[in-house]
Amino acid sequence: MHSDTHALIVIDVQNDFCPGGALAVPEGDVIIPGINTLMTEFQAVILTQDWHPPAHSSFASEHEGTKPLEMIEMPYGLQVLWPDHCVQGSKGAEFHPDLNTDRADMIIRKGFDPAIDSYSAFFENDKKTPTGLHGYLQTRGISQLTMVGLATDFCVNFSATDAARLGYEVRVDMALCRAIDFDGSLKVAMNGMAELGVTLN
Ligand code: VGL
Ligand code: ZN
Repeated sequence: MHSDTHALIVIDVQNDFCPGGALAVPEGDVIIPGINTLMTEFQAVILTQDWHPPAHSSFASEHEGTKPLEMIEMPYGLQVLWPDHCVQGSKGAEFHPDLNTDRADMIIRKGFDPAIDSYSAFFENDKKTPTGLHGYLQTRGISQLTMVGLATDFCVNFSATDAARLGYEVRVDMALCRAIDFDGSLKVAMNGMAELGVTLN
């Protein structure tokens, strides 16, 4: 059992990121039994849930003449456009039915502002609007984080690097993550995490 200062953060294990979903990550569902087992080793378990309003600005469908995986300039910087996914209240936004959500102390929803995407569990993509997770972890005295989930190169990466910058000791359990990996995004993400001192194993 890990100490009570060490939390497991399970990122976006939702139907839309699993095979058959709107933004399916290859093998996204394969990691679920291992995540359920890992939960039993932690005294603090936090889940994140990508949670977009129907006309979210990260959806290619909101920008005429664009397709998913194209990039656009937003007021807060470059943004990848996605297929409509994880729409609030939809089946796709639900946690995968095999994920053991009973062990979660806290579920943090992100990406609910129509104008800003939020990959990270800590800050929206403007890099400054907090989700509230940092305050929650601080008030519980948590300083070490193990992260697992989807997708390695987007939400896991942004969460891990933000956490490292905030001063947490961060480990990403790569065997319990899966990546979207387009245009070399996985390699870039792994280098970025390693550079900030995130343990990848
Ligand atoms: C994610 C793209 C868009 C993720 C969420 O969970 O990695 N990726 N929304
Ligand atoms: Zn999203």
